Amino acid sequence: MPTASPTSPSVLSPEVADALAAGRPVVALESTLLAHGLPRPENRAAADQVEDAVRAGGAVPATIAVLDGVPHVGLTAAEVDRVCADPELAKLGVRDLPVALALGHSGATTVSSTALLAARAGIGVFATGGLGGVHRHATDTFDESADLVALARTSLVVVCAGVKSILDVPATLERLESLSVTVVGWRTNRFPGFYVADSGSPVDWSVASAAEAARVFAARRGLVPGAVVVANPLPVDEQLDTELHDRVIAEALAAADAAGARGKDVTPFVLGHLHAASGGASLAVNVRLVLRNAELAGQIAAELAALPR
Ligand code: PSU
Ligand code: MN
Repeated sequence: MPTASPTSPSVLSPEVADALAAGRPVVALESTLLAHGLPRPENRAAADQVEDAVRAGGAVPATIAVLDGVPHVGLTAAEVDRVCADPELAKLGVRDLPVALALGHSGATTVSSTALLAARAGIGVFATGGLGGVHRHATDTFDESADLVALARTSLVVVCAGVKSILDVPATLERLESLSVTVVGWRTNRFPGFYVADSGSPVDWSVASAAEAARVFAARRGLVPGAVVVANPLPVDEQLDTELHDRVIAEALAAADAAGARGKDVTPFVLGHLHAASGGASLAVNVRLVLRNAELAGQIAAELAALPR
């Protein structure tokens, strides 16, 4: 098994290492979504489905997590079991990686740290559910996800369904603009709202094909470091009922406030409350949008692999 190198601190699975060495398409997948964003035991089946969706799109999946101080890019079934089963697994953003690596801790990786480890391993495309962003009332709490600054300096394509609708979406779009993160809609000029097709905010640019998305990334890579966000909306007939959506999000945010959730616990708390309060409806929609993003990411990775480097 390939071990850590000066450019990548990670252990690559044999399948991922072979694909990268041969220039075949690879898509990175995050593990915080599994460990902290989806409930147990449903997260375990979702982990396999997301990997299958990447394959259906035409690429090799590389789920990323830190196990006993070692970043792993591409997990065995037993390693996915571990990520999905351990209720104590840490949530690791970029700032947490040095501690985990130096002291031998295990943890799930967020968008920020998955993007970093993926790019270091030479992976150009990453699929997730929704980005972290600016939380509502951030002017009081200063709660803005480290995902945003990470994407400003990490070169890869991130396919997502917008940012989680528990956030302040317009403020998050402003920050993405300030940070010069490239944002394109997938066949839409409306920025998606995660559980719902339209967040209420527009997006300036759209791409019509996976080949166009790959070309936008190739152009950015040749120009300046940083991410290209491809925002992929759910079809309207698959979105969460909007009345239910608005009601359960308000409840979940109030519950997080009442429970005094802070820092990295806010997002998992709110998502967990949402899944319970919606009777599982938000969970089904959440899994569905991740699968759609994974398949599209596979297609974009295939187009990217076909471009000259
Ligand atoms: N999107 C989802 N579910 C999740 C997350 C994103 O559909 O669980 C996770 C991602 O790992 C993202 C993190 O990076 O939430 C953001 O957490 P915070 O708001 O604490 O930065
Ligand atoms: Mn936060």
